[in-house]
Amino acid sequence: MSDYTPKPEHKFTFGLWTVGNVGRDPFGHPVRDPKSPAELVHLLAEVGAYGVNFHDNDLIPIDATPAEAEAIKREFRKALETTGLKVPMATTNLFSDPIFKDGAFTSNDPRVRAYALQKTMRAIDLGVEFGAQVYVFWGGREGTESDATKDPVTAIQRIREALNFLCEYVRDQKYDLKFALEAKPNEPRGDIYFATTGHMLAFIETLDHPEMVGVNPEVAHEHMAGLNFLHGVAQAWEAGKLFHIDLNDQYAGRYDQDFRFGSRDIKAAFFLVKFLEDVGYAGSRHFDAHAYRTEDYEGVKDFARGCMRTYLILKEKAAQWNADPEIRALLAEINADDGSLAPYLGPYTPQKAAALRDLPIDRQAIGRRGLLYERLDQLTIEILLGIR
Ligand code: DIG
Ligand code: MN
Ligand code: MN
Repeated sequence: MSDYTPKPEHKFTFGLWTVGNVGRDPFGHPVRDPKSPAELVHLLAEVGAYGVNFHDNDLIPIDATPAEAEAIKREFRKALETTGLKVPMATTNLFSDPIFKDGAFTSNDPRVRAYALQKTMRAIDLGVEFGAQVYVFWGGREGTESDATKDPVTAIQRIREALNFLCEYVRDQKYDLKFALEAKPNEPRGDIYFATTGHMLAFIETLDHPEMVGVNPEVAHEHMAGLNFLHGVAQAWEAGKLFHIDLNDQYAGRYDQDFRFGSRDIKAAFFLVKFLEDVGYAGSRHFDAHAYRTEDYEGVKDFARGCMRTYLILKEKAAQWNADPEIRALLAEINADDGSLAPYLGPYTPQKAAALRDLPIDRQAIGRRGLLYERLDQLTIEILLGIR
């Protein structure tokens, strides 16, 4: 029997807001009593997590007095020391308080934009204080219900100005911190700017310090946009910009469900885990998800354990897939290359172009070739179904 026990080297993390989710939804009141940050750290330690992340106000309520804030931080730090949990990532809540009802960095009100910068600088200080080295920006309210309200170019320029300012703040403070931008196409706004990871990757290159900024793709968010999550993650990785990742699951065409990892599209989850393990992704495996509203806190622990167990089971199946002799033979045949075309491919030269123009290629014979993909995918399914 394999061991699917989570260990620190797996780098499984959860936000305080995930296991601390009290089950409120647009149509229902909370179903679970709130737990303190310290209690949530102990819950995560009990299920075997490596780390815990937070928004500023997950840890310190927005109206806490300085004395209350210090007491909360003391308790939280004590829980971290007792359990050994780390804080790899932090972020700012720029979406709950009414002041952000029309966005934070993109608000038409300069007072809101100023407050968002102030709040984020303080939240960055708080995250660094607890050891965070990745800082996530999810612009949940940076969007519109009507495009009569804001020029999208102005919105883009305001976000760029804010991120440039905050990159300079981090450099000024000499923090060892990098930014990870998280995309989502909609909810809570009708439409959110920079809707997908691809939008974020393009935007990062327009910043003053693009080397400080990467992405934090989330499964549910790319699925909401009808996209292949692995492809977005692979593009981020290939660009050296996969600074963090939010793992969960999602039925297409629905609100942001933030389901337990692997609970909906197990095949997509398999190929994602295979990719992360194959390329040696060294970052957090962060589960930005929450338990069904039907659950009590024992159910919340089941949810957290399930996220990690499914990841480890899929990690084992990825190794099995890589080692499967029939799959290896199929891949060798599919990717057969006798090297005879190497002189015609790769970087351009005028000689290569001339030779390529005259190269005889039997288009019809090649078009008739069967590619063995049905057999390859069926073997994949049979590994996932556990019969290989
Ligand atoms: C939602 O998917 C967002 C917020 O929970 C948070 O800002 C970010 C951190 O993972 N994900
Ligand atoms: Mn989400
Ligand atoms: Mn997220």
